[in-house]
Amino acid sequence: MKRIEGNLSAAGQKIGIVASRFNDFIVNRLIGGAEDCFVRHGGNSEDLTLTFVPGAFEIPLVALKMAESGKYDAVVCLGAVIRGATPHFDMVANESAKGIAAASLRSGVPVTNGILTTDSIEQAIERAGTKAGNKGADAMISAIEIVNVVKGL
Ligand code: INI
Repeated sequence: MKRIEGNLSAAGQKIGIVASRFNDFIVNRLIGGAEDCFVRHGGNSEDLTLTFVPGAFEIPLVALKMAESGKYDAVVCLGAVIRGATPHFDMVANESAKGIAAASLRSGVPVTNGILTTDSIEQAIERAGTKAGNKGADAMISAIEIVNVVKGL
């Protein structure tokens, strides 16, 4: 049986990152986790390009544009949608996730989802570099792996 698996080497990869300013206290930790992950897996931080958008709702369009530009092997999306008291929560969370999947399929370029969707700020902090890991690093390692999978197809 032939097996195709992606290794976790980021050497030579160029990655676009789209990050939202909304909840920037959290999102800045996700950006840091993503960059740290990329460098620790052999990538050069100069091969990362970071674009900011207002909120998670705006991430898919910019992710699609970056993916279609031909400049990046993958695009990593970072944001934080926190339920709190906002009636916006379900709409923003659902539309950003659907839009990210659509951006990947439409462009043919891997686009990974590092958008936290949590019920509280505490849960977001836990997933932004404290006791439950860092969702930005998770989205970056997925991007590194899937780029290498796609190269092997
Ligand atoms: N954007 C987020 O990134 N996180 C949120 O938690 C959030 N909430 O809760 O409202 C949020 N809303 C803004 C949205 O992403 C758009 O920027 C806005 O609706 C303008 O299109």
